[in-house]
Amino acid sequence: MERRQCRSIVAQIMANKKKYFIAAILILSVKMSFAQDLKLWYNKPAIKWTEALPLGNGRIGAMVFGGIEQDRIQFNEETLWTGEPRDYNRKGAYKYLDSIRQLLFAGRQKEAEALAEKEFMGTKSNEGKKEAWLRSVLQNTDPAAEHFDDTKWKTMTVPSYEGWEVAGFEGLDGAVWVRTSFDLPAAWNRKDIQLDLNRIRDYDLTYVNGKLIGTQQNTEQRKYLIPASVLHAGKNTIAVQVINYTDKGGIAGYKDTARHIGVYPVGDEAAKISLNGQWKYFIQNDEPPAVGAYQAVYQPFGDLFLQFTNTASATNYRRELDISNAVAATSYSLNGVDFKREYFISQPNQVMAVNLTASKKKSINFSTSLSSHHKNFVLKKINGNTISLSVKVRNGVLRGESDLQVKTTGGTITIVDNKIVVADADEATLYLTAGTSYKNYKDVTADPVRPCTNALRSVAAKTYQQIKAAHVKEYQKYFNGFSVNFGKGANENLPTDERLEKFASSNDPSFVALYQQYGRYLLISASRPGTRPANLQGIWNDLLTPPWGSKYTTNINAEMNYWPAELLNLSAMHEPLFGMIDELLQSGKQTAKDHYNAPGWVLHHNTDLWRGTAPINAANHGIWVTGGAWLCQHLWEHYLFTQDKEFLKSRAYPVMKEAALFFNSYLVKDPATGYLISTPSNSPEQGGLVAGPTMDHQIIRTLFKNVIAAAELLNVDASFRKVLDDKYKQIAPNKVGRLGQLQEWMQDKDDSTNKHRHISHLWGMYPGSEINWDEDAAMMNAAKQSLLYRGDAATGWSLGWKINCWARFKDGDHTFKMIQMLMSLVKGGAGSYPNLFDAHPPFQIDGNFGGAAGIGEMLLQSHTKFIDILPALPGALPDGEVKGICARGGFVIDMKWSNGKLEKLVITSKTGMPLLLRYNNMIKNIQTTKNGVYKFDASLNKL
Ligand code: FUC
Repeated sequence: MERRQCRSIVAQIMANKKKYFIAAILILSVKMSFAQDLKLWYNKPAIKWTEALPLGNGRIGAMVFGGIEQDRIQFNEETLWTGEPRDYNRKGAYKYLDSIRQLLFAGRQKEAEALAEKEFMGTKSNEGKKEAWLRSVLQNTDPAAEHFDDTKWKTMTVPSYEGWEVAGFEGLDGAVWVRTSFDLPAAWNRKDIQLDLNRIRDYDLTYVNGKLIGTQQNTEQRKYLIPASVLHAGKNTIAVQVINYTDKGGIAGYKDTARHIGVYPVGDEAAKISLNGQWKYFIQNDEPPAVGAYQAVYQPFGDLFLQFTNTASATNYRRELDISNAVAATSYSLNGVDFKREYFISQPNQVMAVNLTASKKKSINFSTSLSSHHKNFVLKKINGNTISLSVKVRNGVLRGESDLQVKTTGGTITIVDNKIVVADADEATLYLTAGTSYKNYKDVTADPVRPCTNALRSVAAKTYQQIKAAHVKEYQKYFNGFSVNFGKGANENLPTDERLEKFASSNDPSFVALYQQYGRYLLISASRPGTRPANLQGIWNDLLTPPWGSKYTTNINAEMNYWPAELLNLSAMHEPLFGMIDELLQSGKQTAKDHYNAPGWVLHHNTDLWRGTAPINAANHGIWVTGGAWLCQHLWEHYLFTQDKEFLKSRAYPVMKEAALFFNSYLVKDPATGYLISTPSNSPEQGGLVAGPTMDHQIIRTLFKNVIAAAELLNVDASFRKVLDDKYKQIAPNKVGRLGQLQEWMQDKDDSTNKHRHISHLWGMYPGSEINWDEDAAMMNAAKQSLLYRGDAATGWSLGWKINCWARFKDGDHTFKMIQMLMSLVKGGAGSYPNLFDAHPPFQIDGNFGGAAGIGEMLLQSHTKFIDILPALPGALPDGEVKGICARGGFVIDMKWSNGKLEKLVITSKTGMPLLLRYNNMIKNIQTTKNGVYKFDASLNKL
């Protein structure tokens, strides 16, 4: 029953028969027990990007702000990146492999890292001609002069700790002059003055009254002495030439905004005159030479704006995202007319649609335009109702094209200055398309216009309602496979941001269900079959230099994005990851050859659109060899959940086998212990380059085990199976250390005060499964001890990981506590933004997926031979129902529980595998048949 209907029924009952009221409510709440709470909504427009609502069809992504006077819809296309196809590998790196290993065996870690840094890292993209460019911009020093005429210059806010990008200069790199002045207090006369600008990115030449008083090319503090001789009574001028090559730029000042930049007499900081404020600026040159980069960066595409007039007295504002049909809406009333905008991104028609309606005819008046942060963009009129935006990325070869077409019922459409102006229409619909010149990771010769033309053609003969219906149908094909209900929440009627703020201190179980379903929504929106996988930000990015390049980090983040895929019945969404793995197999073979002189394929801790697989960044964390092997776990898990033998044979096994071939060659005998170990490598971001991190061994063991199992199932490669089986037994085992912890390394050197976000040595417990209560309770306890030492507090994705770990420890209440930490409104630290995006901070989508999967792991686990029902149900979720949750072996499960106890269990066997159930220490073993449906009561008696 629709909630709206329920409410009106309640209202009737209240009015007519008050005495039946309580009874009626009880009946209704039972009936409503499956009404899902599937909307994010707000009573104000988004101001910040992390308040806007995400839409996506896997390829095109958008963030809807829902402004009343101006609506901004920032959009992306998943293949618009910097860079170009190139060889990322260092030829001959393998010649140094043995020396690096020997240095590590000899305990000479720093020397090993230095050698690896010099000879073993991948290659960067080409550098531009830095010296020539610098020479030319440094030649002009006119703006340094005291009386230089800057009256025509515009102003910018200085300082800006996160870069001038956040002060309105997104994408600005190059040489920029900034000027300000201060009045010298009479008391400071003849004193040397300290100029404190703190940090500047990347290089500054700082002048006072035309004299150069300091220059630095680093990120250290700028504290320059201004000799008394340079100063005079009255107004003194400061001019800074700021050189910024890439990423954040400008005078950064202090992170603690209470501290100002400024001037003060030497030794008397308390007397500081603040220089915070509006400075004059002039962009001298914004074409700095390219900076060499190991990998490429995901780019924003553009912005769609809708401009309205006379909106001042709008009331009844509401902005929402309905995740049951993937449609966002903005509505308000103005002068007695109700206005509504609907937005969605269609997969079948490959367009974003924005539909504007009003309760009164001829009321739709607005203009709409396109823009972009890319410096290199061009707007064009295509025809009487269509404009286009063409972009070209800097530091790369890709071009993008986007068309915007408007259709109306009634009224007029005109194009003025590349803006589409709609007047007096009854209804209007905007169709936005996007395409790029990316064809595949090796080929950039696609025509970016083609997908735009095709998309517009596909909607040409259709009504908005038809396009919407097709979109909803296609989306719900995935979304409706799973539903969850944890009962009603105290704050259900509050806007989502307020609900989030109150969550940790209130009883709002339906918000947990909404959060989990939102994770599924985000995965469907970012990762449809046939598209590229979700990157660090899914497909949503508004910055030219996003955090960590918005790439794919494979030492946790890229994999975490796919943790909910199988469990929460979105198996099809896993496909883009498999597509990327197929490509990584190719580039990773070259890396295996160039860096290790080994067969098979290898992936280090990051990849990008061009499928780079070589080590990047720095030797102390970039040389980590098990990214590919971890990805192989996803192939095997897909098989376990779906039992799709054809997939195993033709898609999964060949890739898994190649990964195993690499490690068969790579593992070496540890002279100290005799075990086979992984070296050189590291325990992600911990302890530098080492020999034998625990995580690697867990991943490699898992890979070997899965390859052996797959080969047995497929009845192939008997002798290779034997080789792997022999090696499997020799790999260094998990060990319990002196603190009762699971050792992170070969040596017992874990630091119990280390609170680092990475918990890599717990991989074997989750997402791996070799450590579990059934097979090795002692190791499980050690893993738990390790996690207790690391503590609960963490970044967003780390909270996501820990949630799953606590569920695997079967501690529902601790799991729930960590869910509360993830679902808390950001206040500088980790948590969730108002749009429920995960905050590392900054925004990184992995935590949304880790969280959604973790909520699932509380309800169902199937990583051992058992299917565990409600293995970690927290006290906070005593009543609930879930439909469509999946277990390994090809089972789809519906279940209901109340007062913390199972009530009903219905299992569908998709392929007829044997079923071994466990609930509360009760075990049930039954044979199933394909498509058989099995019902059980709370004691696992078959019904
Ligand atoms: C690693 C992590 C960070 C972040 C980044 C993408 O550097 O340590 O927390 O997730 O990857």
